[in-house]
Amino acid sequence: ADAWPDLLVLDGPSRVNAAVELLRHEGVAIAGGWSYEELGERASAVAAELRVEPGERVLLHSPNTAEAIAAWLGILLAGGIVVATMPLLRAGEIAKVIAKARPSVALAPRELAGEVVRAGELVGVAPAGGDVAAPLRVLALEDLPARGAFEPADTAADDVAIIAFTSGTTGAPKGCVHFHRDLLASCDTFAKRVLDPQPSDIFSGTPPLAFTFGLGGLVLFPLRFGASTAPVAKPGDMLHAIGERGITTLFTAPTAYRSMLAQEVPDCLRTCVSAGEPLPAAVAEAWYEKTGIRIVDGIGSTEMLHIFIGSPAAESRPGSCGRPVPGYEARIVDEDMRTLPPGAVGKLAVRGPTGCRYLDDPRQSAYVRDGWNLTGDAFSMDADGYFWFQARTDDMIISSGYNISGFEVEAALLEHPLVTECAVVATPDSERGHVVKAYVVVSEAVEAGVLQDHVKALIAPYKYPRRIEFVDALPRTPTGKVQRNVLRERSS
Ligand code: 3SK
Repeated sequence: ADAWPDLLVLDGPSRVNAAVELLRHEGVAIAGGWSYEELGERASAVAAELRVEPGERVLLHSPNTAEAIAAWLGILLAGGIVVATMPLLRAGEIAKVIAKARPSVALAPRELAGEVVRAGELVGVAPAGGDVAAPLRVLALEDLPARGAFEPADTAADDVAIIAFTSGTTGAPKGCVHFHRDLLASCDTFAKRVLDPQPSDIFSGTPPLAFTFGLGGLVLFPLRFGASTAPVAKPGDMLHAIGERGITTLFTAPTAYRSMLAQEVPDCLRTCVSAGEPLPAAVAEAWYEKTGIRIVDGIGSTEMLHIFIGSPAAESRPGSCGRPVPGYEARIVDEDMRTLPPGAVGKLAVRGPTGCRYLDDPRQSAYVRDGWNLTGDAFSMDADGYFWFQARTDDMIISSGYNISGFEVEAALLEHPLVTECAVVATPDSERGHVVKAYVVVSEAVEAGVLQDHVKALIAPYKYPRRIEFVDALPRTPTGKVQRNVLRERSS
């Protein structure tokens, strides 16, 4: 405990409401917009309007906006649990989250409210033999009052504050549960020890608030340290916003850093954080050449809330994601959880103050062993304690920082009447790291574009197969299982 005596999680109060802690500053909270006092009033108005009992779950489906941040804080002030979904998700995907998390009310901007209503209706009829859910109450963010007063719920430090969903290899979203104290612990570990934020900093980034990488960068870290946040609803507007808002601290994926290399980057940036997929050493070097900034490359997870391996910029080594963040431990293990020596490639195991707990899974599934979270990544650690990514150990496809379940894309393709069989794998791509490639067997000729549009209409558009190869048959094992490893090799 002496190594990080000011960590709330180790020596903190037993009762704490994270939103109260995040709102207890003065000055500008939303860059170019609201003060901390105004943000607090907005959040209180949301809390009052929600009319939820502590422990009730509230779905938040919104792009990154100031209103969404106020709503997120308001849910916590009310003692509710935030269940955030990515704004690009369609009704069928939101319905899976609703079916698991069972929120009693939902918040969304007007333009997305219809999708949430449809999702609620799907859940009302979908579960075979299950309860027919009451219609989901959906409130439009624009209709919430701008000012209000609310006595914050007196929550315990280990009351649940958020359920963050990650998609598993089967396409079924897994809910990761985080307490009020976890939210603050993530600030006091990664943000404080690695980024050292100042009140004059202005944070922003492209990942949605529903992805905990974005939640940290846009809400938790700036507000914990009295800095400002500049939410940008459309990731494509980010570069322009950097100059316009004077952003100093940027959270985005390697693909975005790579694409900004070809453009004029405003010189207000001081700290750049990359996560979501491994940052190629060449991009890290080129960014340094261009801006003089060493990118903080980190690996985190929804299970652990945020980044648990990542070193301060001055200690970075291009190609490595650095050393474990103070407060976390990481090791490379074999199948039997034995620690492997430096240089050996094995499974990454991590533990720390922020995770990992799965919703409705007291056994903690296969991802937690002996208190260690197995992240599904293969890594090696060098003699200096720096960690080097090698590969994913599961079947997830990481494209432009998005985790995409191949299984889910296959399911969408198979809904097309002309698709008889298909298998989806990751294929390397110079721009996006990897893209989704589908091998498809069809009953009669169809344009690849038709199948791509079909997938985009069913699931979030970023998941669609950017490459499609038509084949006569899929390679299978003698027992009939599709050999994705054969396809992966063929497409690499
Ligand atoms: O993918 C990551 O590295 C990550 C980082 C921070 C928070 C969440 C995630 C999944």
